[in-house]
Amino acid sequence: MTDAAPTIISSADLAILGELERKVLWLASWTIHNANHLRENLDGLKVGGHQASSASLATIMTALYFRALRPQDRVAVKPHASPNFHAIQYLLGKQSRDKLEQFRGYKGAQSYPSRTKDTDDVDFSTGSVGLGVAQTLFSSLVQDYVRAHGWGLDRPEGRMVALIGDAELDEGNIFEALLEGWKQGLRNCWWIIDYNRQSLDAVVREGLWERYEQLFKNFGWDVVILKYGSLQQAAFREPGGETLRQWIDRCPNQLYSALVFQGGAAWRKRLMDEIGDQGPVTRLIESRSDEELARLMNNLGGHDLPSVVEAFDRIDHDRPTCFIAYTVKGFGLPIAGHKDNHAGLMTPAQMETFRQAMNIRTGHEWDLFEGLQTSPESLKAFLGKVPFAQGGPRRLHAKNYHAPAELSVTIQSEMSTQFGFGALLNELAREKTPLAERIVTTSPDVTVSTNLGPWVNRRGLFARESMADTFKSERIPSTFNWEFSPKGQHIELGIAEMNLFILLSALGLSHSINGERLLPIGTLYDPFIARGLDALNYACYQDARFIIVATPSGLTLAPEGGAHQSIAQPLIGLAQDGLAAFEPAFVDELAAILAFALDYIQKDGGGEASERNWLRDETGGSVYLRLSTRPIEQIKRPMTPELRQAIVDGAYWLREPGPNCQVVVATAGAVAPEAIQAIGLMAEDRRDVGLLAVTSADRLNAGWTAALRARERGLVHARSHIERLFAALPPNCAIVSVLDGHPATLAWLGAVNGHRVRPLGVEHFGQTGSIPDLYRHYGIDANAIVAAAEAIAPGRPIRHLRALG
Ligand SMILES: Cc1ncc(C[n+]2csc(CCOP(=O)(O)OP(=O)(O)O)c2C)c(N)n1
Ligand SMILES: [Mg+2]
Repeated sequence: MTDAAPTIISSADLAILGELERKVLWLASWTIHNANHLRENLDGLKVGGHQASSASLATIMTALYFRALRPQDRVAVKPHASPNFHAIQYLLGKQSRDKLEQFRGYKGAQSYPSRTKDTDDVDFSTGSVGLGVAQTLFSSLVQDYVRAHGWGLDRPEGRMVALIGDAELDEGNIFEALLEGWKQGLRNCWWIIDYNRQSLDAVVREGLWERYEQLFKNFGWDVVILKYGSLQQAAFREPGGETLRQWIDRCPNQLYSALVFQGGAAWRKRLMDEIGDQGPVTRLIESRSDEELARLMNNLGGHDLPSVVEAFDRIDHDRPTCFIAYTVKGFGLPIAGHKDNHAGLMTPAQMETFRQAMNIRTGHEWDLFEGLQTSPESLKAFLGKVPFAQGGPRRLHAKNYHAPAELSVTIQSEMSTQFGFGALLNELAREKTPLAERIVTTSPDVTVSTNLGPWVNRRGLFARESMADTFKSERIPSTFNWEFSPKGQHIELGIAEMNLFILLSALGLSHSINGERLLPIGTLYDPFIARGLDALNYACYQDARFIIVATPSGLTLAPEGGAHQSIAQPLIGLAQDGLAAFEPAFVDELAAILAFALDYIQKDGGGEASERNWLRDETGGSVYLRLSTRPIEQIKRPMTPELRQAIVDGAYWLREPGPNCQVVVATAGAVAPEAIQAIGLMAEDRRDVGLLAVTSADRLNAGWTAALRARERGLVHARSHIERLFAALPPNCAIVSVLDGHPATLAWLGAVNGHRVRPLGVEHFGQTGSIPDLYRHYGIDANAIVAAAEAIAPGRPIRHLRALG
């Protein structure tokens, strides 16, 4: 990286930054005050958690946004510093007063910075602490991936910056990311820790900074500690200054916070009691008024503009850098330092005093330059030249790579969907197409066991530096080629599902962040989605685009036992916003779904729902494929456009129900053979039975609820895919649904037209055994399906001639 040599800030610029720092503090505090005390219709929902947290970062964010950041840099702002961010964007002309006035209100500026809901160019959403932090690390890796592939080289390299609350560092996912960053040769990443020694509830443990320092250094990071501000540094040079420094260093966090809250007189008393008899330090203390003494003691590194500016200016390398900045939570406000200040709000009376101190006239609270001493012309000129605001729109756009409707794959007579997935990717890897070039796969140490091996063999692993496969060079036979190079298309991760999802989140935003489209596919075992679920939700919330392939899944993993058998995951697929979930049974279904998915993750069109299925396919999203290792007999059939469409829409009749149909079996995923067998048995007695193959309970359900809403709005002809499929079913027909997962996934089918449903599935932890053992035990085998049908179907009992084993 070619960073300019550190520059010296002019005193004029420093003075303006000082003014802007006051302005950020004011605007952020006022925004929160306005939202909590002044705006009407709040239903009494006053919530703090922002005022003190924001104030803590006002200095650092001023130095960062108005000086250090460049247009190519990207930032994850600590959730509760959102008002600072919005205030800064307001000063830069990128945020409206109206949105600030509506902070936390309907369609107003968001409580926590949001890429999707805010309109002022949030780089990374934050909210669930820890995730935004890791997002910056993985975004740096993705930037390296993109550039190593020769893309986007006309744009300058950016830094990925996280502003982190110190308590946020308790989140384990940060350390998982740190380890992975070290393995992958992380660069261009700054983490700035707001070390105010306060969390939500109280004051944090002593001496954490030392552990952080060691930890970051161990992982190869540069560590910059911003502990004493310039006032303090000057005082330490006075006679007795060293004694004061030692006292500060020894002072427990709780006490320091309490004294900050109490102010000058309390500082004086405590200092005099503890070190006042130690010679020259007495003069140092006594020569200052209470106010000056408080200013000195509050002048920690993170609130000292010259120190912060210099620390940022000084970094002239691309190594990852951690700044530990000592700050005061609530700095500059009357609630500063109080351990309960997280949810604290300034009272109207406190706000009034603060307003006067800030020189703001009533009615001019939102005026940009109100209360500042520098002329508006100079401020405007300064703001007009802020480097961060010099680029064009921060959201970049990238070209799309169209996927053919038909992906090639050889379908064997017996095959599992997981095997089919490996074969499909193998075929894609074989082709030198622009689409295949943009695919990037990743997996948390389950690359081979999720069948990505053939793809990796052809496309190689990614690393910035090439690394040969020693087994290969030693001529030891091995099925897998484990060679790393900058051109590789697979990113191998350690076993941390959190990292998988945050990497997918970063890869899946590359079109917007790097202006270069990637088509990310991540694989993991289905049960371990739960381990990274919050990160998956986070990735979806910021509209990252990726495909997750979760395999193996369910009880079908029979001998592996209960620890590896997923139950709730189909419900996650149904409920997770921004994620279209599929659970195909057959490989030709999977091929159709994967082709759709590769297009769907690239869509960003308008929100009009299609009249066909009432899904908003044009807006796109991410995709979850729940696959299985169970080889099942494949159906030889032509893939017609109609069938392909129905598969993608979520279901089709594997056996069309007759006019007098009294039983329908709806099956999803690996239990298809049991459903087919049950239908065969029942068909001997009831000719009209129907078999519905459900490929996506999620999309069927979403289309149905959307059509219901459309009808409620007066669009009387709105019909969803499932409503059309069920249109001809007689009212007394019974539905037995079955899947290797929670039965509630398909139980809603009965609500579509008021049919009775017996939902079969798995409700309790699995165990080891064979597939027949377990399907029998949990009641998802053919017998159970027939028994369920018999129990709820109308008319006489269903007879079947062949006995089941
Ligand atoms: C995963 C998660 N758990 C809990 C919370 C609730 N929460 C919000 S901020 C916070 C801690 C705040 O402390 P710190 O990170 O030090 O920030 P500060 O307010 O001191 O600036 C907590 C527990 C959350 N947002 N996310
Ligand atoms: Mg804190």
